[in-house]
Amino acid sequence: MSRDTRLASGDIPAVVRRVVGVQPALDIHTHLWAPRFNAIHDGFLLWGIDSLLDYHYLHAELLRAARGELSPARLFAMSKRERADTTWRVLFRERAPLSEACRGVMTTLHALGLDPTVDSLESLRSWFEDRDLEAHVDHVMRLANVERVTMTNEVFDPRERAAWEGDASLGTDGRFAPVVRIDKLLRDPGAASSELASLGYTGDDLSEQARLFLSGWVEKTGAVYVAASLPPIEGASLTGSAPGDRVLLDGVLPVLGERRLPLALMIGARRGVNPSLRSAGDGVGPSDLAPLAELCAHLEESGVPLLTTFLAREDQHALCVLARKFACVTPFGCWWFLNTHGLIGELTTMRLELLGTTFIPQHSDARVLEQLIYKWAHTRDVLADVLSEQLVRLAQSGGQVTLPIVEREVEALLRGNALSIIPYKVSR
Ligand code: RAT
Ligand code: ZN
Repeated sequence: MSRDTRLASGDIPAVVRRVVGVQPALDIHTHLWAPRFNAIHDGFLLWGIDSLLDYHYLHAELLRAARGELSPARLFAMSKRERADTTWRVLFRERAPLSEACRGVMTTLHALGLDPTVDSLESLRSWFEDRDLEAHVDHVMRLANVERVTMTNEVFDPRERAAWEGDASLGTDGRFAPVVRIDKLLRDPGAASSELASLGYTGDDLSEQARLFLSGWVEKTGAVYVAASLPPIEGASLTGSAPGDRVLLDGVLPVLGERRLPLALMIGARRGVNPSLRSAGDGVGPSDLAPLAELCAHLEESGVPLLTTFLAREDQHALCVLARKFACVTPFGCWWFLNTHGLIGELTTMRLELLGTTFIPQHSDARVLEQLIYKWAHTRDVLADVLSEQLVRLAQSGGQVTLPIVEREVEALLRGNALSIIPYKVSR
């Protein structure tokens, strides 16, 4: 059978599953750092069993399952090791680890060849202790079939700035592309302005301070885009006249426009709904997308692509419609509470039906290295199903579905669309 033979409808699912499995992915948003950051401080790149279990997605689940036994204050007073042991006992041994985040730990350990049903974590700890970090990173990326990941470099964090100031080569590991993250600038402009002034960035206004600060840090890190996470947009303006609104237009866009770098906005996280849960205490809220449409008009004018993802399930349809109006908009990922088997299926189907393959279906948001394995395995599983269903429908409508066509579309989804927008500088 030649490669160009039309696939029969019944053969499409197996072919798509195989192609989705072997196509390397670009992971465009993680909280992983290149291993050389750990020479400065070993809290940058997290890895290993204790980190996998000491994850804020699991903290929330543990505090529910162990209510009565465990308060947030007690949980966070424990050592990391104790938290991991407690999480293992309560969520994995005393009940079936059915949630997405729990099943993720199982998938990860299983893929690493480890037994995910042990009672004590000691054998797993010794296995991880024997790994060489550099080689382990390669191994994990191979298992996840991820070609490269992007970091989240918080330039408003003094620890992160100190690291870059101490070692200018931190951005040269081709596996980990730098991304400058600027939440503080957009969420708390007053505090950002004072901080920038104290760092010596004085200017006529916040926008000028931001331009100086941002262009310096984009150059220093070699950032491939600039990102922020925003609360739900609730009738607020992103392009108005208040100083906090102008900073995006007058401070950030000029820096990106000059360098043809994308802006990434992750929208809809309500921070600190229950602050006692720390990172696990954030919630979600729906947005009004009208202000984003106004911003898009400016982005198109300045030639700045927008990568965007919304946290609220109810915003997903409006986002697809917005992307149909503004070609500069690329929806990406099934973010955080949406990164579950059922919701990945729902969102990806909606996006395929409204946008064809012109979106980036997933990012991992991994905070711990080995999470790459399950986040991508689970995504590939759903993506293969929903893409097959759509291709079978196409074949039934008389469309041509061949192996090269399947390969081309899967490559676009997992790699090509990101490559066409994000200007990776260091080659792999
Ligand atoms: O998914 C997460 O781990 C969240 O805590 C956040 O990191 C979110 O992805 C963000 O980048 O703000
Ligand atoms: Zn994130």
